[in-house]
Amino acid sequence: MNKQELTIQIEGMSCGHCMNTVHQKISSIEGVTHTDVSLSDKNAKVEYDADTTSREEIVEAVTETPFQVVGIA
Ligand SMILES: [Cu+2]
Repeated sequence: MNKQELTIQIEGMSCGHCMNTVHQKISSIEGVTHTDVSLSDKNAKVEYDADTTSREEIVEAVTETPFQVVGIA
């Protein structure tokens, strides 16, 4: 287990349904242990096991939603 954190800035989410779409997409990735999506902060905070998944895989999953990744921290 190599626990890492990632914050992804996301543009375009406007309601709870949008948040759920992003949350479910990220949560479905094997190795993601916690996902917190905020509409007001326009971001997703993700905890993951870097032995199982990667920043790149998580960010790519978000780009497959209808929303735009505008920053990664
Ligand atoms: Cu929405």
